Amino acid sequence: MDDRSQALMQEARAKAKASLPEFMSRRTFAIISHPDAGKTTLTEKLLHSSGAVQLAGQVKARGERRRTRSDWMQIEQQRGISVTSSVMTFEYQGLTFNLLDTPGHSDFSEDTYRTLTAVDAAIMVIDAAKGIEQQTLKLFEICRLRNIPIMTFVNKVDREGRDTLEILDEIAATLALDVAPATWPVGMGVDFKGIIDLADGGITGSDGKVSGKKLPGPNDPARLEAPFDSPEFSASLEALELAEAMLPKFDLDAFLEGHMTPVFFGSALKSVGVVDLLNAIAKWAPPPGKQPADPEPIDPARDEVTGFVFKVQANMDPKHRDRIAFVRLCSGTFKRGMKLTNVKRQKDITVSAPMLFFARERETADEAFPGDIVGIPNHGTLSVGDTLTEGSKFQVTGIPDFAPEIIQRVRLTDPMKSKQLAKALGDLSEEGVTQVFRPLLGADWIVGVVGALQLDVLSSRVSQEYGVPIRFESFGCNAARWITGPADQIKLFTDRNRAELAEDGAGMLVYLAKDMWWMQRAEKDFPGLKFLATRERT
Ligand SMILES: Nc1nc2c(ncn2[C@@H]2O[C@H](COP(=O)(O)OP(=O)(O)OP(=O)(O)O)[C@@H](O)[C@H]2O)c(=O)[nH]1
Ligand SMILES: [Mg+2]
Repeated sequence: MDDRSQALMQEARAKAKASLPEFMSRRTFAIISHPDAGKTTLTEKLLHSSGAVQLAGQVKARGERRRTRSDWMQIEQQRGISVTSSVMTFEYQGLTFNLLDTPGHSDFSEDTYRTLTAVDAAIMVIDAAKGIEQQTLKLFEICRLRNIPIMTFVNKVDREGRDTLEILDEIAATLALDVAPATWPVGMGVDFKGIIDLADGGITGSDGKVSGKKLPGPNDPARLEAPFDSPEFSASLEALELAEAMLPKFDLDAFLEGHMTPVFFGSALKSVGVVDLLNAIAKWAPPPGKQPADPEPIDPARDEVTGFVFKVQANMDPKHRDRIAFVRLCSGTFKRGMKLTNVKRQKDITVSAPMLFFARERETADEAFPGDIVGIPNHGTLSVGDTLTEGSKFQVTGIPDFAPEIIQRVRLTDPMKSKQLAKALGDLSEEGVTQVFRPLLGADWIVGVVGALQLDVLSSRVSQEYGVPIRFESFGCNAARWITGPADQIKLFTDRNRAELAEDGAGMLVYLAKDMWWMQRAEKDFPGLKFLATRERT
């Protein structure tokens, strides 16, 4: 898009906005993929391209550039991976973008799943050399369950990648999704020459700069006189013509219904193709929709303020030992100082210091709208899954806990610190970094995690943030299930298995079995009980 049409578009948006409810200008989306595909890099480049880095620039001037990175935890910076999702709010083309960068590693997928409950769209990043990887597939399935529309960004075209048509084919076949390329790469790896915008033929060079040249239309003889003076161009054009003949045209409704994904190619690292993606989000990503809830979905146009907690993060600011609940607003106009009810606990809270985020930086939010993510500082009154309203009884649904697969006993190196340990484990379990169990017998602290890396994060954070060095040892159990059922059966089961029973943070009974064989045996012996692998946070 040239400057003039961009200005016209902005003007049109401003006019439209004046007559539309505020939430219609919100675009709330997550970036998902297999580890290392480039989510965090792309997040930073999207911010850059939107102009939001003026903020980063200021921070840089203060010599604290790292604080605006979405990977801000010490363990994230040391290992170069994301271990927790991060929220960034910024303006672009008269719209407010709420962008959530998620961790790719499967050990942190619970955090990613919960984040997906709070967004209206997702960007799926694919490594051009690797195609659809296992974790991408898993996350995609979650998006499909929730009918979240997806845009695809094929990243790292500056490196030797797979053939363009082959990648498109793989996305379509593996995900059973229609693909509609929106941009097209010319060459890959050392031969990468640039990107063609298929909407208007505009060409971006491999340096990320708009070249000013255009690819002439299919019937124009000038099309073959390459705007690129390179042998890669004719091969790329041939593939493009095949794609145009074979693939459907982009269809907004099909995209919004989750049947079609527009595909962008580029290099987040070299800032190529990122603006095309940003413009497409502005143009196509949906405004906030209805939030699944009991007794009925919450309409964003409702007057009453409602929202739900999808994430809790302790100690984002180590100086202040804070604990922040991340709330996605579902309806109404939220105002600072408002009194809201935590429906589950039937407790009122006055939200006097709500905040908006830019990674770890924050500012006070005086007002916020559906689609926005506000942080509410609290001391344990808000946990993941809680719904906030002005009085009605909505309960947002679909926010699960997953049964842990690794169960360990926590050992203190310094026995004097048991009180701090209790605090640390309490905080971090509410955050969802771990699940904590108290056995019915004995005074041990038992933790459960879905993946081994979570244990590293747990011990690093307990020692960093609470000054309590810990180690883990085997508890002899490798399977956990929540138990529900009639009281007499629960009592019978408890009498027989007391040594292997524990309560979780919410007081629910959990059976910690030696292994799945014992678990299945218990299920057979007690057909009246339910042994649950997930538990809804209600
Ligand atoms: N060559 C090349 N490297 C890239 C590109 N984008 C990202 N990388 C590199 O790939 C590595 C992983 O990038 P990240 O952005 O941290 O990946 P991520 O998807 O956020 O990783 P997790 O959050 O840990 O799942 C880093 O070394 C990046 O510099 C790209 O376009 N080209
Ligand atoms: Mg990352």
